[in-house]
Amino acid sequence: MFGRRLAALLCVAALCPPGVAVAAPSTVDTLFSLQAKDLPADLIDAVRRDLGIDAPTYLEQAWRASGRAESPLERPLRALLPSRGVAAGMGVRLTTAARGQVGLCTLGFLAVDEMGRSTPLTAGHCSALTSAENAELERGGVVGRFDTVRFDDLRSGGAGDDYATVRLTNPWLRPAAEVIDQRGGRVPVEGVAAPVEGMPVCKSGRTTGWTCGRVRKQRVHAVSAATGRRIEAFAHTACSGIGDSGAPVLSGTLAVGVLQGGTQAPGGRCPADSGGEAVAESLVHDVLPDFPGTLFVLTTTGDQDHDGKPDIEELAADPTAVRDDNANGIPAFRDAAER
Ligand SMILES: [Ca+2]
Ligand SMILES: [Ca+2]
Repeated sequence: MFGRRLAALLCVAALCPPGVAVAAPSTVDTLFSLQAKDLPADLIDAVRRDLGIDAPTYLEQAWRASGRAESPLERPLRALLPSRGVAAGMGVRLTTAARGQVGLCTLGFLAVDEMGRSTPLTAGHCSALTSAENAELERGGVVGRFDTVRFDDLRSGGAGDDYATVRLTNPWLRPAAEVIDQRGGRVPVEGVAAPVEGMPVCKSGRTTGWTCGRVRKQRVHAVSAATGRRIEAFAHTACSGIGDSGAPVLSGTLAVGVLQGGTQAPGGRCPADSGGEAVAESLVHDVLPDFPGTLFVLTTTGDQDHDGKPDIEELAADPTAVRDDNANGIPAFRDAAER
């Protein structure tokens, strides 16, 4: 996308020969350039290092790969960022009442149930392999208790799923439709997209931070090294390490997957040029179909009742509570009669 602009600039510098038009940057080019300025510095570095492209190109490729028909929203990304709260990308301690901390994972995308109560996602093996009952933020504070935990083997008749929902129990946390990194960088989650081959994706994990890659295959059967279980997921090339499990995998500002696992780099670090093989559960293919009408990924644009007011503005201030001001049994975010 910069090629055209660069050509135009060179043309100006060299005094254009007659008949050569100097094309102005398109509105879309300008928009992605403006939005890229709001991305976290570490993510911009990861995009350059791992994908070899600049941040505006990354946002444009992500948007085009998602197949979304509408134009990207014409506003700066920072305008989409809500007040700070609990968000995807945060490190979580896995705990049991009897044994205390039994592991570390990363909190995935935030979701709400059919009544609007906050229900973050993470990887199923975070609980299944450790018997963890609860998740707490590494920086302090209870998140909630593991609710639905799926970690099953295709070979024994399972669906090959590896995801979990966490029932948020801390009334003081404010769920945010964003992905954060360990240094305070934030990216809004504007929507949900299916993985498609070649799509650029980045993940923010507690262990290896931002790393990026591309979707290699939409559907693979991966064998978990630790358990030998066969999982169905999509394959991508963003490096990951132990503790990154559950991390949000996004393309631009669109939620794509829940990180399942990947090749572990020496010392738990990603090489300077990243690379690697990782798999993630697709929100569109693997997670959301298991909860028809009962689980919604929290985004800045989601509007279940089509009343023009985003879901996130129609939820109860207490994320463990139901908002139903007109007491008709339908929560406000799904009740067009209630705003
Ligand atoms: Ca609404
Ligand atoms: Ca209602």
